[in-house]
Amino acid sequence: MSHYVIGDVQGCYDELINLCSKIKFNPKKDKLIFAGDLVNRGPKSLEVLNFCLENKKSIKAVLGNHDFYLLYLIEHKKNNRSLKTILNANNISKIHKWLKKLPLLLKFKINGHNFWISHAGIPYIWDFKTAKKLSKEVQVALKEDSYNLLKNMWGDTPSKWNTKLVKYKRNRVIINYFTRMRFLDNKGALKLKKKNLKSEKNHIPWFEQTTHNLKEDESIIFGHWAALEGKTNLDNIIGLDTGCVWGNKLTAIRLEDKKLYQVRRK
Ligand SMILES: [Mn+2]
Repeated sequence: MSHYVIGDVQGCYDELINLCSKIKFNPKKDKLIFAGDLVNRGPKSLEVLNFCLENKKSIKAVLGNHDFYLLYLIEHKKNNRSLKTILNANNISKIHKWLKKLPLLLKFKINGHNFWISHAGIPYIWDFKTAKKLSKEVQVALKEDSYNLLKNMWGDTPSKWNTKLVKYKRNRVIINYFTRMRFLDNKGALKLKKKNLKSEKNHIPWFEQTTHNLKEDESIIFGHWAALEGKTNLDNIIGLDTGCVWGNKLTAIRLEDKKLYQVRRK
């Protein structure tokens, strides 16, 4: 039995199937863990979700920003060209139900080592206990009041976490850290406007600060940031978004031995 974490698929179904055959995925024995952004922009988002539903028992996933967007479209009955086939699918209610229950953060303990997985990462201002609690808060809100949560989650403010935040502002900033974060300033505020890698004053890639929080038996795995091409230059923080949807590669890591597997975009 092996655990594989897979980076942003974004509708690249053919590449997902190639990757599964490369790792010899056996749904009876192995686990696939998706680092979020299963859908959007790529050609076969519906096929990716159907694959997840068909193999539900051997699949775990965290929500990415594009998955949240799909949830919003479903619940608010909006349309979108790239996600149209999902929105019109016969099994949309099954898809909706499955997606809505996904967490923002997962942990797997493999051979005594703790792997934490979220779509964009974990900011250094949260220890794991806090991150777990805040992920849970959003999951509960998605369960109890998803319509309003999804309506009010959009926007870049507040830019910084504060324990006193309540309701939608609180959920919005939690979701932004877990699913959209790239750069933080030295106070831990999100710098969501910046997307390129050129160095700029007080814009620090989140992992450069978080790495100092990690103990020897802890690692973080994330997706979301294709421009990094998987390179954080750190041993304990592993980026898996290698830009498959942009014509590059889809990447998986086997947690048992940290071996990487990649397939090229067709
Ligand atoms: Mn993303």
